[in-house]
Amino acid sequence: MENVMYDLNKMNKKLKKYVDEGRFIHTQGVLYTSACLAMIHGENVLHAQVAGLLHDCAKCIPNDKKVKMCMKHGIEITTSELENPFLLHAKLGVYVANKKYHIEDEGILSAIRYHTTGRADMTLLEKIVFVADYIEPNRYKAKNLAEIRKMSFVDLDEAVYMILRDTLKYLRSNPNSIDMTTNSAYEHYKEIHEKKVSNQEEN
Ligand code: DGI
Ligand code: FE
Ligand code: FE
Repeated sequence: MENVMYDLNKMNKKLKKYVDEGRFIHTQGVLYTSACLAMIHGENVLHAQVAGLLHDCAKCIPNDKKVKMCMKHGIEITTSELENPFLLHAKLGVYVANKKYHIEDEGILSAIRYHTTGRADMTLLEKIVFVADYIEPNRYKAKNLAEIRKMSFVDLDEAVYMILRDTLKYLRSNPNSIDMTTNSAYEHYKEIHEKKVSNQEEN
C-alpha cells in the first residue's frame, strides 16, 4: 500500500468541521511533529502526517455517544474505558478514520488506535504519533517537556519510556482508571530503559 496517495488538504478541511478549534490546532501540531520524527527516525513521512492529522478525529464526539457508537459497531469496551469514556476516542478514531476518511492502511490505523495508552512493543509509526501527541508545540503543561522533546529526536524508545513514566505518575491518584494497555506499555519500555542503564554502568 506504499503507493496510496492521501489528500491531506481534503482531510484537513473535513476534520475542521468535526473537531473544535483547539483540537484542530493541536492536530496540526501533531501532523508536523510526526512528520519531523518520521524524517529523523526513517518512517514514511506521508503516513506520519495522515496518522498525526487524524489521531484525534473522534475526540469531539460526546462521551455518551462514544459509548453508544462502540456498542453499535461491535467495538469492545474495557472497564477502564467505561469509567473514562474519553479513552474510547482512540479505538473509535480507527473506525472514523476508516469509514469517513477512507484510511485502510493498518499501520496508520494502529497508530491512531494506540496513541493514548501506547502498548508494549509499538511499531515505529505508533511510537512517532504517541510521542508527537505529547511533545507538539502547542502542549505546555506536562512536566519534563523540554527534556522529553530533545530525547524524542535522539532515542525514541527512551522518550516513550519518559512519557509513560510521567503519565502514570500523573494518573497515580486514581489507579483504577489506568488501562491495562498503558501499564503493559510502561513495563515494556521501562525494561528497555533499564537495560540501557545497566549497559552504560558496565562500560
Ligand atoms: O487526546 P489528547 O488529549 O490529545 O491526548 P491523549 O489521547 O494522549 O490523552 C491524554 C490523556 O490520556 C492524559 O491526560 C493521560 C490520559 N491517559 C493515558 N493513559 C491512560 C489515561 N487516562 C486514563 N484514565 N487511563 C489510562 O490508561
Ligand atoms: Fe487523543
Ligand atoms: Fe492528541
